[in-house]
Amino acid sequence: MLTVWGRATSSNVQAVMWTIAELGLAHTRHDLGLAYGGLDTPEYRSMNPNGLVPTVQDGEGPPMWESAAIVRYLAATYGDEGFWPRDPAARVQLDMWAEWIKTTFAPHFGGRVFWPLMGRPAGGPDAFPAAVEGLKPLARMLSERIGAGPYLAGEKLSFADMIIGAQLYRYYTLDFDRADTPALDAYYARLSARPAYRQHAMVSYETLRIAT
Ligand SMILES: N[C@@H](CCC(=O)N[C@@H](CS)C(=O)NCC(=O)O)C(=O)O
Repeated sequence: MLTVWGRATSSNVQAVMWTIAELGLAHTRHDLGLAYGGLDTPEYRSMNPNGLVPTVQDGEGPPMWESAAIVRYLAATYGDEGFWPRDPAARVQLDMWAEWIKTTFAPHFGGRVFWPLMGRPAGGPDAFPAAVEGLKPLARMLSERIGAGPYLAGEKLSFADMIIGAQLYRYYTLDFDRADTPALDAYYARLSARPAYRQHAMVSYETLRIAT
């Protein structure tokens, strides 16, 4: 049994929950973070000294944090060869995109586009238009890599889709000027047709909006 600590409105929790659902793993989840609080207690900090969500425990095992590391753990432990290629040379071709999403796309999109649209500006008046323009080549790059797909690895859904796809509900449902990326659009449409994605990644972010 997996135990997950973290609110369903966190995109990092969503990546983990979507993975758990795709793999069909038994779990319980406790709401923590933002309005729920609970991140500063000694008990939580002893599991996750970073004081963020998600945190996951597999049975009586040691607590895990950092969502992408957790997704990789779940994929390596419970995924089949398609979900987690055992050959490092095959896996790195997916993992480099998962890492790029976490270190390049997500900080740009989250910090400079998503949160400003939620009422938390980042920088001066030119910052938002510049961020929107700067996101376009990143989206085009991802779209070209996805190509005909249907998934990042081709026919099989993999751990890397969990890390990439968790960004896309927000990306496609917010009101801003997106790049023309037909392959990425089609990929998002395919993800949106998956029940596990709909349940865990297509979660309203309206409670995150800061009244201005
Ligand atoms: N790199 C970390 C980032 C974790 C993170 O920033 N979590 C956010 C939610 S997405 C958080 O805990 N925010 C504080 C809160 O929810 O109260 C991961 O991928 O797990």
